[in-house]
Amino acid sequence: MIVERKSGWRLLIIGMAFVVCLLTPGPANAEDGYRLWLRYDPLRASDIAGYKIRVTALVIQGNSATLAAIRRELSDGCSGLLGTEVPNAADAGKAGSVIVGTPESSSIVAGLKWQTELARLGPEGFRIRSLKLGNHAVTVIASNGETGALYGAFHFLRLMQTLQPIDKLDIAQKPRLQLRMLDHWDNLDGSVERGYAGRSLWNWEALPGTVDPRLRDYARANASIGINGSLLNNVNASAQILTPEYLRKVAAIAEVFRPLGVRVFLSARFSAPMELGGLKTADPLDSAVAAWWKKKADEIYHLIPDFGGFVVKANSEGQPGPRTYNRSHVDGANMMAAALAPHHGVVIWRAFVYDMRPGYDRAGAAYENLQPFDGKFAANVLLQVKNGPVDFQPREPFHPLFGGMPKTQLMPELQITQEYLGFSNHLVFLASMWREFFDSDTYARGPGSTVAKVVDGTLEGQHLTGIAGVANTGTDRNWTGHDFLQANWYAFGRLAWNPDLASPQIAGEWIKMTFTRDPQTIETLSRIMIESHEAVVDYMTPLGLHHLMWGGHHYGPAPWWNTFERDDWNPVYYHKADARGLGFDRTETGSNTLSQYHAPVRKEFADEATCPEKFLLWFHHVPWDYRMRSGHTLWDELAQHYQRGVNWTRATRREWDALAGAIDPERHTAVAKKLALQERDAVWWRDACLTYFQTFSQRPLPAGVEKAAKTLEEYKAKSLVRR
Ligand code: GCV
Repeated sequence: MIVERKSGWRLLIIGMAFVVCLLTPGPANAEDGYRLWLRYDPLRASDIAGYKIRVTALVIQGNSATLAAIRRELSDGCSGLLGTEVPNAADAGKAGSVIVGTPESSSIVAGLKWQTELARLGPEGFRIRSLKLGNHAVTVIASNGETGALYGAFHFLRLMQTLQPIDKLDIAQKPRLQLRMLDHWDNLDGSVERGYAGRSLWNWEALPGTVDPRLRDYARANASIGINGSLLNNVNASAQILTPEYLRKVAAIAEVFRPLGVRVFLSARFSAPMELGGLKTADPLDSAVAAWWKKKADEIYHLIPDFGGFVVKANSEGQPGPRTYNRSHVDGANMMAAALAPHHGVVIWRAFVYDMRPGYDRAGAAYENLQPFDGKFAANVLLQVKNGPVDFQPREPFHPLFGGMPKTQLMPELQITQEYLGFSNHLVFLASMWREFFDSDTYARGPGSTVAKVVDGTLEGQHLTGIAGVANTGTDRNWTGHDFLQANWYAFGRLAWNPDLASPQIAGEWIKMTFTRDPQTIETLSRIMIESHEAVVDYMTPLGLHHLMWGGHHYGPAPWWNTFERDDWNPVYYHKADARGLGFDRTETGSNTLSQYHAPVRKEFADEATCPEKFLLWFHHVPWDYRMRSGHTLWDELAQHYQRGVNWTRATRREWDALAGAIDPERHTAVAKKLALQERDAVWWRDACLTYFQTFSQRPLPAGVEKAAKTLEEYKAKSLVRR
């Protein structure tokens, strides 16, 4: 009997589990992070009430692939969020109709006579309004372009995902920047340079015959945040991507991206005319070379009519370029631009150029190389400049080229993948770092000449604008390796759309869409995210230190490193620790690359007393006993920063553990594991750096800073073997 009773219970439990499974939306592995922020699970009944009467039918006239994508997204999104199917309808004969389209695709939109307003917003902008059609309260999402209508649809869904009211909408938006690109440093063998989330998303072997369905989801995610371009291959480019065989593969990808408004770009190897065309030279002033690029451009546009253009890394880190032939960057860029111009394509020329000279300062190299060419680049060339003057360090001052080339269209390059920020192991919300960058005042045209204004073209009246982010995506199921790092992909897109968005707003949106709508949990997660960048700077490179990582893989600390053949690849070149003090003197008494900034910035940074302490050791070599604004000595303050970073990782782990019931178990466990690695690494950074710098400072650790567990020799040995 007892046995029978037990099995009866068992059956009941299995039966109940089955019912729960049937009622649970989404696939069984719903919490594996695959759905990113596009999770359309039902909202709570209390939240839905106001939405249901406003969303009773979808009216999307027309038949293009983009309109089909809008229909599918809104249908999945609205039905999912409201927990009931929202049908498609042919006309707006019902209260609660959501009408989407352009004046061309939709007779209803055309009838509203919004042409002037829609023309002002452009083909990617959109208008969303609550209004009455006849007697019915409806919502209209309209744009002059179908991509704009798609962006409007995603915006509408985001309003519900983030629990915003939708009954009195009057929204008009357009992107502030024109090119909003993800740059993939993906190699043709499937590996990803500086990728920490699996392999490349593009399966070149299977293409063009088989296109992974995942690519549609990738493009969808991009479209949801307004990203409209994707550079498919590494800027350390192989010429092979330009062969007919590979161009057909690229065309197959472009086909999938097109309905979602994402255009493809390719990195072009400057020497391709030699490697593929058999020419003896790649000299940009050679007519056969120019003719080769022209023919190549024609071939590409024949296959991919909306091809975006070329990204070129030239004469940088061993890549070929015009300087190989004693020609200038302008000669190279403009020659390629001429080939693309008839097709309305662009050349994105990278400013990451830093040929080493004895005694030079790498932080000043790009400016020295490119600034003299201001005003000389063709109208379809953008100069792509990293946010800081060295290389995506945890914190850098803004690059002096921003504000330094008023007659050139500058396009910032941000790094979403965390080459120098703990790979996909460390939780760092990069929106805070990017905010600091956009808000930096260049003083190019007096106070208020922020980087955001340089970049969006308003400061100097640029016509072509853009931004690129080096992607952190890969074949990992959750796309980015760490569930929280999806937030950086999201934040990049949102800031590319509007570089003035505040980081807490972006964090809040993302958390609600991705993790939870519980106000208290949102508050905790948002605070953790906002604090995270400063914390990572604290335990890696506080007070303006930079480039302390070990050379090749860039993971973990090795401030002692001095054996790379190039001085400027060695950490000792950057921190310049000695018995007197620490830091790189970039003032008049040192490299004087501070002179590349406009006078007010220069003046502020040049004086130790006014230089923001977060940049102190970037611009100054400071004595160990220098009094910081807190009253502590430099040495003590440095040590306290390192400790503070470690403390943050510990506190964050405790807070995360306490959220066990508030976050789904799969992602809670996955993130907890990553946070444990982050604490381990923070301790490693603190101990390795302080133990090493102490050999110069010869001072004891201040109270509250923990002693290292190992000797300097042991830390040195560790950096040799770790990945
Ligand atoms: C794609 C740094 C990285 C390289 C990268 C280079 C660049 O040096 O370590 O991996 O190469 O920047 O941006 O070109």
